[in-house]
Amino acid sequence: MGMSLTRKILEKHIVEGSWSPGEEIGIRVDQTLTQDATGTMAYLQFEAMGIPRVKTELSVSYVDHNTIQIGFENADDHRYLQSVARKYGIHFSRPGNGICHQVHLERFGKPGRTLLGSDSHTPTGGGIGMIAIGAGGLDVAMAMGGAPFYLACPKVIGIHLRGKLRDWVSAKDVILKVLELFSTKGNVGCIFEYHGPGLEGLSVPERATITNMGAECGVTTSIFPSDGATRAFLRAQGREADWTELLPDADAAYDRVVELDLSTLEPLAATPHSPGNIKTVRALAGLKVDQVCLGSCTNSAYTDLVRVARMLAGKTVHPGVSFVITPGSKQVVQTIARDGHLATLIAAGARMVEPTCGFCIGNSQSPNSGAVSLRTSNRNFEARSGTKDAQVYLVSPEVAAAAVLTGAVTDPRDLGLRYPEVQMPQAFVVEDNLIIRPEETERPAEVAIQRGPNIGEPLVNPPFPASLQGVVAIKVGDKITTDHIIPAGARMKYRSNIKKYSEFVFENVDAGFPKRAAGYRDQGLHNVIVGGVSYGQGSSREHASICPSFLGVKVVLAKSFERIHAANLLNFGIVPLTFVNEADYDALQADDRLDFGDIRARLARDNRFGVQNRTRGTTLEVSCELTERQRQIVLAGGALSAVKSQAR
Ligand code: MIC
Ligand code: SF4
Repeated sequence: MGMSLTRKILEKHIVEGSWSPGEEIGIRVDQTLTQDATGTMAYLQFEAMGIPRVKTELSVSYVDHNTIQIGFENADDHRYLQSVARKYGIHFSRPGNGICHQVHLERFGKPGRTLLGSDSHTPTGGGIGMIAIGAGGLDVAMAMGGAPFYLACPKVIGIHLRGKLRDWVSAKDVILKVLELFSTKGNVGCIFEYHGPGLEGLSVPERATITNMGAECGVTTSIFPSDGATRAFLRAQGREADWTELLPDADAAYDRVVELDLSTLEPLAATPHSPGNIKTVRALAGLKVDQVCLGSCTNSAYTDLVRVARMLAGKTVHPGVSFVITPGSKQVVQTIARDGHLATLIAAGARMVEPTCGFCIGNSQSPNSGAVSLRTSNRNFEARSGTKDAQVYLVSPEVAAAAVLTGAVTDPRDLGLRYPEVQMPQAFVVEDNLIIRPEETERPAEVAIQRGPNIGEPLVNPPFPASLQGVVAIKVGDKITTDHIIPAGARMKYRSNIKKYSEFVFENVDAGFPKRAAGYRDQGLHNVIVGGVSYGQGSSREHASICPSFLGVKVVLAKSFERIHAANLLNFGIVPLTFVNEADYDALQADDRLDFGDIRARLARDNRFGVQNRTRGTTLEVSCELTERQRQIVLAGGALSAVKSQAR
């Protein structure tokens, strides 16, 4: 049998281990990206490693998340990031240039390269045939320092596309269908590889919509081949020289193949509060809509905005609807302006905001109380919009525009409009004047790093304790996201200040948690978080691990974990344990005292061991599947502690 494209690219990058699904491999990272909300901490950690210049082929630092600038914190972070980029040889994409994933696809991504990004939607790069993976900031910092990135050698799931999308059905509906088929859990360690004759009709922006939101399934990444459509996109970017053809073998072996006939799809929506709760738009038709948001790092491309402009031309936004647009990049804004579509959107009443994460991360444009908000972004977790009781639905740009016109959920096929055919332009506006490239002649030692008062220190833990007396500081349910663990939105400006940010751990779940946990910690107890299935979904933010670690959490005991979060727990000295018998989850209660015995020795020795519940007089069995490398990291107190003790 031949090879999948995933395997071909990964095999070229493996520097430790070998191709054997499930086993740990270390890969060479060609490119990295960071964004400001995860980047400040990643660079504080990079600084702590004492490496003079980044060792990757290309590293880019984007500013796109924290751009609201109420107070000094965001702007201080931007200054810090700019000075770090200059010192260490990193490209700096200034605020206003656009959202990291869209800009990276446009200006830097290259087929066949590996990309590691401190953001869970880094897989967007799979739209042009990259192996693009999201990770915690510390893993990205280590990769910038030349270390391999470690992951479980993936199972490759082939998604075989045939047929052609019908009018009014778009790439968003493809990925919503994939979410319906695979759900948001149980896909850890897999990569989706799209192939088959249906590829032909899909342009790079459409492919990138699909790979971007594959993150919601919890896969390691998603990838499309690099073919004629990839070439056309790179040509329109003035980057045809970066194109190479990369295809899977005709008889490629996949661990599983799923067939998807594009011609059978219809407009879909993810309903509150999970990207996996899929319904047809027709089933929701008539629901009154208060807000429509177009854009974010998905569905914010030229073609998305132009199709909506065509639908709204000469009309006005429905009086019951607030309609906001966050284009993906400055390039998108300039190209829609060049072609006259920006004027159409403004005339119709769209509220244009700068190309940033904005509404998607809930630090602006929060909807009214109890609102129904239709968004083309990728996550609709409870409270993420900044309004706790808002009902957020994820839809295609076409469905979003239909609601802008009617004020209610409407299947665009029922509008009676002619379908607006939109082609990707032959040439985008290319003007990279907001990207500051590192100077080869720079003298790094002479570049001073600028720090404001909000910029603290990275967390470096002492070694993991020899024995552990735990207390269940909180018990949560299934599918707890990192947004539940540490909210973004208005709180995100404290990303560089661990002590302050820790005050908001579990804010929307149990606001008493930080005080309680700190209290137990100060009594010498070790905090334990008990979770259900798929703990740590969503964002890559390592603060969902750093802040609990700061509050004295040493163990998360859950039914299962998501990939990025599990790695982040280890990186900050928290042991992820799973229940051997899931029924033990039910028996555990908040405040139960748990005796883990000589846990250091046990972790070094066993994959499974018993834990005494001193409150209930019972024993429960837990499992810990760690590689030797992971065990050493967690026992050192985390990855930075391990690096520092190695250096000593
Ligand atoms: C998100 O979409 O949740 C974010 C905000 O982009 C995060 C990163 C972060 O929390 O800074 C992500 O996706 O990793
Ligand atoms: Fe930004 Fe939203 Fe994309 Fe995250 S998902 S990178 S917050 S636009």
